[in-house]
Amino acid sequence: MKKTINILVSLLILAGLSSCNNSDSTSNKGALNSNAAERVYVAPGELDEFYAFVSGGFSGQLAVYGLPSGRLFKVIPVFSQDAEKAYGYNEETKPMLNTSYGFIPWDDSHHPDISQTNGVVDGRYVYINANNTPRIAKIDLTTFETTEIIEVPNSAGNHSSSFVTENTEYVVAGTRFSVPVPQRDMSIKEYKGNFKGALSFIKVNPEDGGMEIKFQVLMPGFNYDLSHPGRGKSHGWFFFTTYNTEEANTLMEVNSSQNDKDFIAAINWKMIEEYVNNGGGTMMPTNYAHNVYDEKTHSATSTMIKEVLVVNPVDVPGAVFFLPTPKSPHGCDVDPSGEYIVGNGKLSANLTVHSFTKMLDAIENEKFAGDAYGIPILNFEDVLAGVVEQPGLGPLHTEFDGKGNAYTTFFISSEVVKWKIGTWEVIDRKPTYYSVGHLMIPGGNSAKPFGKYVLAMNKITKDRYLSTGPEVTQSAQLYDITGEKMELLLDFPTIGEPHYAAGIPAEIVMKNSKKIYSLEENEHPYAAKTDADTKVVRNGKEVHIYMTMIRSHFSPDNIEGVKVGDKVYFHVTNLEQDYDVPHGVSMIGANTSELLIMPGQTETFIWYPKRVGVWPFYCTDFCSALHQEMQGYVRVSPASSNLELSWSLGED
Ligand code: K7E
Ligand code: CUA
Repeated sequence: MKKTINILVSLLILAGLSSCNNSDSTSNKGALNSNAAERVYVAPGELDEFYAFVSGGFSGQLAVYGLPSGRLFKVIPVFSQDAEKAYGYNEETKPMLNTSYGFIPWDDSHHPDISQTNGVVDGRYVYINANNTPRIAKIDLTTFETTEIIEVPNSAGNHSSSFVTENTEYVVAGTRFSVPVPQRDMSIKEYKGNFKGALSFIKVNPEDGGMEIKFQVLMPGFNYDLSHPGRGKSHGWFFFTTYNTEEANTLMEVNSSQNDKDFIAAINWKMIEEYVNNGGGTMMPTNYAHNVYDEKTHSATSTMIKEVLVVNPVDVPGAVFFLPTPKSPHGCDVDPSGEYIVGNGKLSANLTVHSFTKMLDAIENEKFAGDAYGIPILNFEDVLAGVVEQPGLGPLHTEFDGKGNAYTTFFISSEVVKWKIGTWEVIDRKPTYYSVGHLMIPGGNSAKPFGKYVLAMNKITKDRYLSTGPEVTQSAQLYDITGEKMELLLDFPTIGEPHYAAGIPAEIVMKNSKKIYSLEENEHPYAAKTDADTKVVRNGKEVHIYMTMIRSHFSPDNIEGVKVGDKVYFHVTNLEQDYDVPHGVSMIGANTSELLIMPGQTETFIWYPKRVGVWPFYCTDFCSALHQEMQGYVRVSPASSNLELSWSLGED
């Protein structure tokens, strides 16, 4: 017995010693370090410190996570239908997915960006791009719902999007693929010199975040990959990386990698805004959709717009310049002061940093190295602020901590590298698992980053998670960046492919979060605001059911007189006025999703009765102890039946 105690004591001493050792060393073991778990642990009942809005890539959606926990709170449907929430399935939100190509149920979403006031994220809206069928969406952060989508004409592969200026004057969208503008039947081989790259400046209404395309700059036919706004001293400018300045149209992996340097295009949007405000530019016929969701009618409308104002950059001298940048740059990032523009040359050994001040100087002194289609090219040496020498392989994106440091991802060497702005020296590097794309520091695209964490978003996961067949989840990794060295704290899986994310302190968003929709303010044309408003109306073969739901019944819950061949509209209003009490509804055989209806809201689905009988519907969201009692029946008679419509609740 005594011996056992002795062993225990010495084990305890050993354990104590080793934990001392751990806390003494600034361990570079990353997540293996003893207290990483503590630093991401958000205890039951506690709240996360940051929201992270993580793009879904080919899922077309936007996922909402908490940091540091990495817990998933919501997937906000944006460009893809979502049967869980009826987005794109119910009659009210179908118009959100309307385009000039008709109804499109999917897209590829890459870059969320949060609205800003005075260069600081204000938490009002998130904007995000659709790549495939070019669109920009607005998500309202009071409701966490997509409330507006605008199509971008003359564009293809809408990738250098959707970044906002420091007072959300504009959200900007740039085309990745150049195309004939306007579209026409022509030989692909005649690309060079004939295709155009449209950079779209979408004006934002300061009142409601609403979008309107103010003008498009029709640039030479390069690929416009990414962009960021100037800020502080460079406010009024916007910067876009280009690749394929070769203007190749085939075997791009070889043919678009010929030039030693491509460009960062610097656009003085304030100057062009003034130009168009004074009547400059040309109105071009086109066709694009503008879809707006109205919170009072709980319904979206889609309007087709028939013209867009285009600007030839050569017509606005002094507004557009090219900064030579090695070599097929991907990311284009501007530091919090607005002085430094970082070009992440995918195929370059070094990172190139341009100086805004030097750029203005060179422009002032007209020190040009030539021009491309009439747009002046500045000298590389004249605008260079510095070079980060050999930091890694395959640089993609850079963010800033607001304390003078920058963090760049390297896809090929799978790492995040921390370097110092001004001295350009590498301070630290940490591996990612694996092949990191973007990274995100909350407030990263602003004058005021919240430099506590960096979130790395990885393309390849391989052995990091339990196997799930050929498809392995993509993932995010959280690093603590408060110290000199970065520390890996956490891995968590993501929805779709996380290209980019936008982060913000939770308190900024939380205080504006909506709890319910006011039933009084509900202006849906088919709303039933009390049980007395419920009815069933026939109009030829169309039957409209004005239905309500409240814990724990539907009104009406017995309906007769529906016939085979009818088109039955269920217009259902949730009468609840309590936080977090949605009800759901679906009908057997309905060729659409359930509805998930928030308190005070009205939504509609269509049901085609195909067979004679008595058919049930029920609540799909477990809402109360009597949720299983929340159900009803529709009697379906033959098409030839003369049975009149009748409806009831609580009658025998
Ligand atoms: Cu994945 Cu910004 Cu679309 Cu780089 S992009 S990784
Ligand atoms: Cu309402 Cu379940």
